[in-house]
Amino acid sequence: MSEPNINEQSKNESLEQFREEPGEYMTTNQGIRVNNTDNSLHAGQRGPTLMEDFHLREKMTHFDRERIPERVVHARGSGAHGYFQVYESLAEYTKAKFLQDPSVKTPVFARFSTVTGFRGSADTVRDVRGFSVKFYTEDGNYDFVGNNIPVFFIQDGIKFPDLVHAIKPEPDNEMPQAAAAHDNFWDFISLMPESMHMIMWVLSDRAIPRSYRMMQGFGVHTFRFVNEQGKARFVKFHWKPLLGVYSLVWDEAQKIAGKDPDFHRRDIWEAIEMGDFPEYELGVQIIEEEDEFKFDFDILDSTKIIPEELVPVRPIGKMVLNRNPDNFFAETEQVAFQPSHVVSGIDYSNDPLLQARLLSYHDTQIHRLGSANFESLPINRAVCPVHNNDRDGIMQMKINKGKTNYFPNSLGGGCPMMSPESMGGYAHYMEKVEGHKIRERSDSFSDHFSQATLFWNSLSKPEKEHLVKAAHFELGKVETKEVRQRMVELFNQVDNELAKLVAMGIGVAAPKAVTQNHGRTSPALSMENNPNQPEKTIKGRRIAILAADGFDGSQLMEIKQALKSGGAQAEVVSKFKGMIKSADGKEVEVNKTFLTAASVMYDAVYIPGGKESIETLKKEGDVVEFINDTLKHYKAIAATGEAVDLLMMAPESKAMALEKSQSNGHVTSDNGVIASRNADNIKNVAQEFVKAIAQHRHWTRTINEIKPPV
Ligand code: HDE
Repeated sequence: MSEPNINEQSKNESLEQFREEPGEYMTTNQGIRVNNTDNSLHAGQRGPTLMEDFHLREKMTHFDRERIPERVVHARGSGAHGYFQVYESLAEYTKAKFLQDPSVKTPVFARFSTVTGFRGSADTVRDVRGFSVKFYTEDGNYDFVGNNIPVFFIQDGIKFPDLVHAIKPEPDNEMPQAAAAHDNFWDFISLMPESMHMIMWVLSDRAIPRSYRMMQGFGVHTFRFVNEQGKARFVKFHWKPLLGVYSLVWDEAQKIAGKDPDFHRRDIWEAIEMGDFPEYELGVQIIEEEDEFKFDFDILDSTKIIPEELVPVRPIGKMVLNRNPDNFFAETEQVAFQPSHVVSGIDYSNDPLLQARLLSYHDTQIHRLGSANFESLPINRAVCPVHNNDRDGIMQMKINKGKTNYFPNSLGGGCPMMSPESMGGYAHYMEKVEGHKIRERSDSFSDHFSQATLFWNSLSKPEKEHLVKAAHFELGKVETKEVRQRMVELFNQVDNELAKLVAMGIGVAAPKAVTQNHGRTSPALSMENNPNQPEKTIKGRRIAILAADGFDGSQLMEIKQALKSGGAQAEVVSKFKGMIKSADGKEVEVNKTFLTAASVMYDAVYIPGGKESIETLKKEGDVVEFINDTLKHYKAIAATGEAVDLLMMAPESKAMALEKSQSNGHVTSDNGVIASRNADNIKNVAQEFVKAIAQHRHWTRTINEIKPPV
């Protein structure tokens, strides 16, 4: 048997046979050339349409069936092709072939998603994000189906339909869309203390990522690695984006949902089109079988993490996403991920949440894609040979040759035959299992709060501030007071101060009992304090340059150049599309207008000087709002020359007393505002601006601390 030779292009090549060019002449689906697709065939000029119009019938009936059921969760998503490459052989831990040879690039297809919203909902809602990767390996397809949050709401999969019913729009009026902020969800959560750890993550900034390129991915469950000698170890999977992990702020996320509901989809699509390929490092936490019980939680409980301080994450390889799909429906919509798709060397654990998923995904694909033959859809096909005796069914796409479709057979030469383990046959790990059949939760799953407290303790001050405000928003939309009160009691079991802060904003009593906080932290849980964040750069960031005719050309070009060489993308925003002219007569193209762009679509803003340009911009109300939002959302902003006056017009500048702090004509402070009135050292301004953008957000700017009542 010859070994398949898998390389980065293997999946691309397998898709090629299915690609369709638009073609020169229109035909029916039978290949008959069409001579008129604008008028149906009818009897006489004004008469009824004739049933014999096969073109109308075909066109219409096909159209009537264009939609398939959307995913019951994770309906809205974006996909991309790429490859995965292991850094060095992991033979010591696993026999999975794609984890052996650092010279092999295994093709992958990744899909990122929100969970709750419908297919047409906005990208930037507060929600968990799905992080799925299909690896087309020489051993068959391996699917990683994870989230950007390392824990989950529930411990046993049998609660999943209840959870999803509670969070989705309410059944009587189908409101609200893509939001957890409603009575049903919080009613359910207030009765499910096991969800408190996950709730802390969902209320944190993790639930509003800046970009799919800037969020982590977690396998959530404990899985198993099995090596060639049959030795098994437990493993947890982590993806880390090389651009770092960053979030939006809530006000910004809500505004983006209106200005550009496709914000995340567009961001990753455009990055790939520009050759700015998203990269993620895969890491593993490995736990020896004999250490299974050494933690003060159960490693089979998906509401728990294994803190990185206890078991470090070892980087094992890198994924690069470098090609957008040709067709959204054929690829991103029809791709079918399943946690049960494992390859030799990777196995499951007995996590009861994972065990339920092993059934659900296969079932849902058959329903969603309409047939058990969904595995033959181009995007789902393995790149290694697939042979078995599964036959027929709706939309069978293969023409199976031969006389036998059963096993064992002698008439077909015994084929397709079995592969012993030594030849790659998948053998489930021989774990010894015995016990009574019981419908019970293990006692080892009963601590619901310690890790929620660990998460709270590990956040930076601004992160805590955001979490409390998120709780005020979410629970502020809950009408039933008893539900709000029950939530405060649950928060109290996480941390007393947190419970008091939450209670303040939602009109219920602070808890009477004072709970003890264990005081432990895990810095890796914070996006800000994480010691393992990659170096901060401006790579992949978007910056708006606000200008009109008469702008200072040399200032604009200098800043634009500095941004470009740091890997960021600058866009000129002005009143109208077309060209604008600098004071010395140079033309620059306008990329967006004040109608088609807004501050929330950018990471930072620069305003060059130029008397005429600034006078024009001062008359545009949208410009002041642009600047104000940039300041309000803690983003870097630079203004040079006359633009400093414009900057000072924003109410936020006044609130920050910027005028005072820049009396010497040049302000650079740790609050990310660079205002240089004389602008004679524009290179210096550029440098400081780049540094300020790389900081992502400047939380020191205006923290409205919420203090608990004394
Ligand atoms: Fe899913 N989940 N899930 N889930 N899930 C689906 O499968 C389910 C869970 C996750 O991009 C569905 O193809 C159950 C955890 C992602 O196509 C469905 C349980 C995690 C995606 C389903 C869970 C996930 C899904 C809906 C509890 C993180 C999108 C459509 C036992 C580790 C995959 C589909 C894509 C999708 C069931 C819990 C991640 C219904 C029963 C935990 C990323 O099968």
